[in-house]
Amino acid sequence: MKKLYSALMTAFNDDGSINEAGTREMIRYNIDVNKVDGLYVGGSTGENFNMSHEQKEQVFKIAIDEAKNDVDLIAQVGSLDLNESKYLAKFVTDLGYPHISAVTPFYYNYTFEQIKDYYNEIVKDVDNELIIYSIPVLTGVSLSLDQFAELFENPKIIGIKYTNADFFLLERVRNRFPDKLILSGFDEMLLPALALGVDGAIGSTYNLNAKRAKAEMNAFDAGDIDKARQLQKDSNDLISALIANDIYPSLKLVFKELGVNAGVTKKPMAQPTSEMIAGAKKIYNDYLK
Ligand code: NAY
Repeated sequence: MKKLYSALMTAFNDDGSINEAGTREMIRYNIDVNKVDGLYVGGSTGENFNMSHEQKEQVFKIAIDEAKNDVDLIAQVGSLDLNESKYLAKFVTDLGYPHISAVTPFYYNYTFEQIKDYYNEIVKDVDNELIIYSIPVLTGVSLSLDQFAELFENPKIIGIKYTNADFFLLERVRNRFPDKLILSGFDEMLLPALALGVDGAIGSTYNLNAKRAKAEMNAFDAGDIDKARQLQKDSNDLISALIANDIYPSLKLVFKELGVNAGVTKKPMAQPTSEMIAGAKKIYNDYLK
């Protein structure tokens, strides 16, 4: 059974502090209404890389306290500060997170040896399993097939969150590592990723569009490719509109239309404008009502 994860958002107040009640509302909506299989906590959509250390801890605590054992939880602990990553890996493991994940270290053009050392260090002292978070479009770091193979030599490294439009590499990775977990990260390319045999998907738009994505996965599994294509088309109409309206703040604005207080994005992310608010209302009316 393929699994669908929402990339959990963080509700912020206007001053950049965390709105705990709003964050809990989004978690509940994902579990109770979207019926997702899991949550990816502390990823890009969660604005993890905008947050202070204390805020990261706060979000990890809120998410597991609200979700309990109702769904699978993956905690993204990667950071430019390796000591922070190691600390957070232990912190979330102690909280009870069943999986950790870490973004490839970025900004300083690290060598592969340095990247490998980063991953091995993160998992060294924790009794947990790690999913590599590969997102070249934001990090500028692309790992090759052989580099994934080297990382997988560590048995605690069990998979990849593959947010990459390189389907040639995805096919090579899938076939070389049939037993590794591969979760697709671009919601608008779910169908080609399913065709290449991913185990599931993690994404931002599933916060609003999980039912359609689940139906697409089910149609694909049943061999009904025409239906799966139609559902991907419908999803992509929504995703295109979200991207055109600035996706992260818009996801929160559309959540508000659904009665969920998602707060705002944290600066320097864009703050809502009247055009954006009108755009979000239209997105809700056109694609989600
Ligand atoms: C996360 O929050 O860590 C993710 O899951 C990232 C996946 C998202 N990628 C980015 C860059 O935001 O869901 C996707 C993406 O928003 C969606 O496919 C629209 O492009």
